[in-house]
Amino acid sequence: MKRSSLWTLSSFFIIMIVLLVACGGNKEQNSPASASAAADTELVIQATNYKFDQPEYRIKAGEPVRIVLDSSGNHGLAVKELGLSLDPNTKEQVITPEKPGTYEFQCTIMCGPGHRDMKAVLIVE
Ligand SMILES: [Cu+2]
Repeated sequence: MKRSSLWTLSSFFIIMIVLLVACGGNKEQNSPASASAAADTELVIQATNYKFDQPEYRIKAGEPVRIVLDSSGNHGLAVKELGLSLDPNTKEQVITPEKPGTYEFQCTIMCGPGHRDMKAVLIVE
């Protein structure tokens, strides 16, 4: 008798864990950093050896924007405060910047002799 109720309890916990894991997966899909999230605007940042195509880029606070890294060569960029991280494997990401400000970024991949000069600014208005 006792043994069987223990089994029932164990099964219950296993089902709960499975449900929790499934819900966690859904949550991740809806996160604003997801590449599949919807955004009306798009910002393309071109990277070549050894510069970004513009010294500064402007986006709007509170609006989802798809950031696309168009890189010829092995370059990346990241803005930690905005949860933005792009490289040749992750070429686009939708972010919704909440806080206006000026965010400096630089190439995140050791790409060659001009790597240190690969800097630009992302301005959230
Ligand atoms: Cu670099």
